[in-house]
Formats: sequence, structure tokens, C-alpha cells
Amino acid sequence: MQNTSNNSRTKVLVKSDFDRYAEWELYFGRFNIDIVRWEDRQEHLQTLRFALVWQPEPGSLAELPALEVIFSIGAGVDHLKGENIVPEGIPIVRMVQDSLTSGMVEYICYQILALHRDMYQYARDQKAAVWKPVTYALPKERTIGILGLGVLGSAVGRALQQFGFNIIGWSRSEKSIDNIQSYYGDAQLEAFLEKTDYLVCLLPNTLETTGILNQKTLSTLPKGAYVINAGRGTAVVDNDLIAALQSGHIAGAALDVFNLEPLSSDHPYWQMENVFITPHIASMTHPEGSAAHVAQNIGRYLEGKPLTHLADLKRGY
Ligand code: NDP
Ligand code: OXD
Repeated sequence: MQNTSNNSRTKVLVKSDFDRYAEWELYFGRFNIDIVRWEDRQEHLQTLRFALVWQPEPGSLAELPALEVIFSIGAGVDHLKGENIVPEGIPIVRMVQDSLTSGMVEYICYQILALHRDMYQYARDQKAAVWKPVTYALPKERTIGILGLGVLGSAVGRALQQFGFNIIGWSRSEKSIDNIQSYYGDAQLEAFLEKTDYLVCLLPNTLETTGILNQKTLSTLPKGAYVINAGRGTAVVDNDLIAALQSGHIAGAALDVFNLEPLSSDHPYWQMENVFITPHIASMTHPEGSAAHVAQNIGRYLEGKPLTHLADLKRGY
């Protein structure tokens, strides 16, 4: 960025659910970009062209008459859907960034290995001072099915190959990724599920993906399958998953995302022995690389080049 005087420096309005303003300031500063904290925006309403946000309140972005590009602090853009959130015609750039991707790879590999090697059972055994070794299958005897083979799903699939699992994936369009069998479209969902021992959901929240993990799809998985959901909670019909877990058809579930967050303290999931809960931390946006992603896109925009990683709210992700 070529700005010289402070007055002409590019500004980005930042609204995050974590107080990491000092880091945003530091890393945007490296690109000669100043940040405006969400709570200070009133003084800058007329001049803010770029906003990096998570869950802006309805109407709040419409108060920025100069706004030209919205950057989502997350990979998902469902927090920008809904009435009066995004002013008509303003492009939205998703967060796509190495540490966000590697965080998800770490989380999913952790859960797969913990479930595959019965680590949650050993943790329970330890509490009861129980010594009970069990045999385990070879990875090549197990198939991991990834729902959503986008930026995150494909990185997860590639990383899991090193352990020797069979990997298959399901997406809207056909994919060509080495050693990952591609299933796509509604017509191929059943065949995909029938083969899947460990189901990893990395789908965005859209009209089509809402409730996709329901009685019918869960019962299509082989008996004893595991479910890991780190996409969005809306993919799961909770009562159907609870019933499948209670019947033993689904052996266990690792859940990072929920229909309602925070998960209420009286939700049945908390009390279920075969449910492993994390509070939407599978991956996180770190200011360092994320500021670079935003700065590079702003640079492209100011040079008249197309933005990268645009979301399409009509498509839903
Ligand atoms: P992408 O947009 O890169 O990938 C989305 C994938 O879902 C694509 O493969 C897409 O298919 C597929 N998809 C979407 N709709 C359908 C459908 N109706 N049927 C079949 N496949 C479908 O997103 P990312 O990989 O970057 O992120 C995925 C999601 O992960 C985010 O939207 C967010 O909800 C979640 N997330 C969760 C985090 C956490 O901490 N728990 C952190 C970060 C993200 P196609 O490729 O054909 O378009
Ligand atoms: C995201 C998230 O969408 O954190 O990036 O869930």
C-alpha cells in the first residue's frame, strides 16, 4: 500500500468476538493500514470503506455510507445473512488463511485419532482406575467421509491420508483430489454415507445443508460410525443424533458447533458419555495471517483487480 500521510492511510473497521485489537493493530500496521475499533466507529462513519466483522448487528453496516467491501472474520458467512445485515451490492470476502486451515486440520486429525484409538474410553477408564486394553482396526480398514470438500475439507482430507485411512468426500461439484474419491450432489449422498465409518462435517450453513444430518442420513451410515461436526450446528437435527447415539447406531460424536451457541447448560449432549463437546474452537482466525489476507485483498481492490475468495450469499456460502 502506497499511502504516506496518516490522513490518507487506509482504514479497516474491525469487529471481533475476541478482544485482539492490539494484534490487529500491529499486523495491519505492517501494511500501513490503521484499524478502527468497532466501538469507535461513530467518529469515522463517513470514511470507512472496508470492514472486517463477525456478527454485526442488523443495520450497523448500513450506517457506513462509504462502505465498499466487507471481510468476514470467519470462513463462514452465515453470520452475515439475515435481514438488514449486509447492504445491497457490497461484496463479501471470506476468511481463507493458512492458520485457519491448519487449525481445522489439527482439530479433525485429533478427533479422528482419539475416536479411532478409543482415547475417550481410556480417559473414562483412567477415572475409574480400569486397565482394559482393546484391539483396534487398521486405518486402511476404515473410511473417513468428509462432507464439504472446500478449502478446509480438502486440506483435512489430504492431512488424514498420512495415517493410511481411506478418504472420500462429498461436495456440490465434482472434485479431483489425489487419493480422495469424490462424491457430489444429492444423488450421490447415500452411496457416500454407506461407505463412511467416520463422518466429518465441514459444510457451511445454507438452506440445503440445514438438517442434513437427520434420522435418514444417520441411519445410512454403517452401524458403529462416528460423527464429527465442525462445520455448523445447523447441519444436525439434534433429536435424531441423540436417538442414533442412544441406540448405538452412532457410536460417538465429537461436536464443536451447535444449533444454538453457547450450548445451553441443560442440553442433553452434556450428559452423554459418547458425546465430546468443544465450544466452537475447532479453528480460529489469528490476526497475523488474517491481516495479510485482508490487506492483500484491499491492495488488489485498490488496483482494480478482482477480489479473491468472494462469498455468494445467494448460493449461501
Ligand atoms: P468452502 O466454501 O471452501 O467449502 C464448502 C464446501 O461445502 C464446498 O466443498 C462445497 O461444495 C460444499 N457444499 C456447500 N453446499 C453444499 C451442498 N448443498 N451439497 C454438497 N456440498 C456442499 O468453505 P470452507 O471449507 O472454508 O469452510 C467450511 C465451513 O467450515 C465454513 O462455512 C464454516 O461454517 C465452518 N468453519 C468452522 C470453524 C470452527 O471453528 N468450527 C472454523 C472455520 C470454518 P463445492 O466445493 O462444490 O462448492
Ligand atoms: C468460521 C468459524 O467460520 O470460526 O471461521 O466458525
